[in-house]
Amino acid sequence: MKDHHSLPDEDAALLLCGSITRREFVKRSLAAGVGIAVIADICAPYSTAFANGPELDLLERIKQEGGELFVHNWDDYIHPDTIPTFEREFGVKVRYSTFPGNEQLLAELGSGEQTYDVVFPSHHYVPVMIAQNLLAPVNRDHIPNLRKIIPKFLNTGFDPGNQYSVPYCWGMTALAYNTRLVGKDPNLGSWALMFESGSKSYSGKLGFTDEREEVIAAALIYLGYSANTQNISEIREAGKLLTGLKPHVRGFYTGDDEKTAFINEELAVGHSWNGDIVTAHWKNPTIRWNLPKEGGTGWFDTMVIPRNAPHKFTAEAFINYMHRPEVAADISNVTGYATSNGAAVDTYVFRKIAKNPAIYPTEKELQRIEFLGTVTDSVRPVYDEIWQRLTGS
Ligand code: N2P
Repeated sequence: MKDHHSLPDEDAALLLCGSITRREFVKRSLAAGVGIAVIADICAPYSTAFANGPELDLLERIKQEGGELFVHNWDDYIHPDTIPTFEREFGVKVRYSTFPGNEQLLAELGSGEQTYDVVFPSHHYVPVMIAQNLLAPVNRDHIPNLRKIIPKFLNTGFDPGNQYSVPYCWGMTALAYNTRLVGKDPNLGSWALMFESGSKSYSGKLGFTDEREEVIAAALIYLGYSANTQNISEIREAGKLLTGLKPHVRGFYTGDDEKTAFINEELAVGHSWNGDIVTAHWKNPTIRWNLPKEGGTGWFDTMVIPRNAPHKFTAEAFINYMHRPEVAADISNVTGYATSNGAAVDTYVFRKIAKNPAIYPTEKELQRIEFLGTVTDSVRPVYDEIWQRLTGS
């Protein structure tokens, strides 16, 4: 079994996400006193780490189902070996594609134009998809690794009893900035960096995600309101703040475009997902993540099976595989997002990653994070109106 604890953690993560070459990794590891046997282990295809492969009747059922799987995930949200290893072990050809955000995913599933077997909506979109009859129930007997998941992510109000969804990674949405461009701005550590300094000092260099409720939540939190307030005048006030800032905003970025804009130093301040900024920092150390004193939002993404999925059994085998602790840990190690798999965090996630509060926030920081709720019917028209004003969509 790999002893990830003795590895030069951050370098290993850089290697795995392709930021440094194997040669550079070996050089750095030897300099750090890591033995050649350990280096060979991490450089080897990690399928060798699994002593117990899938059972024969499972493989047979997968074959009968067609030996194919359509997986549709967010950008930069998986380890490069995860899919090839699954394909090899389970004899499946995976057709892998990505989507840029929750709204787009919802629209795609609703249109029924494409068929997918496993997709990854955030927790607060699961009730919407269930209500629109877009999801197939999951057979939990086919997913024994459910028991490895941290209990607080299971059986939530978003999907009682996990009838439709299995938690994946989780994270926070808050502030990112470029240290070179913001210097010693007095508003560092607060959303005021965006909402006060933004228009004065960083006009044209402000970025937001393209997630409607996340953007409105950032303004609500800065104003001292709950991210999930049902008070229409509070939501309107947040909308006004955002509309006032809009002329200074460079973009509302979908997928990993904001991360790229940060790496290229096109942005000074951003409303961003933590993992994207952690991995941007690995590529350009001037990029920093911050959970402001006012707080930020939290979410956990899930794996669900669309109602019209052609390979439901294979989808369940895949979801179970994704929760092998080794697989879940490798995903966390390269994406900069926290896994919901407790066994992975305890055993295989690199210590430097597990102890990085930008990925796994401390208990104290967690108190400043408010998990997003599903937008209710009573406030949706106001959300839509604000979003229309901000993005024209
Ligand atoms: C990784 C995906 C971010 C997930 N780029 C946001 N829910």
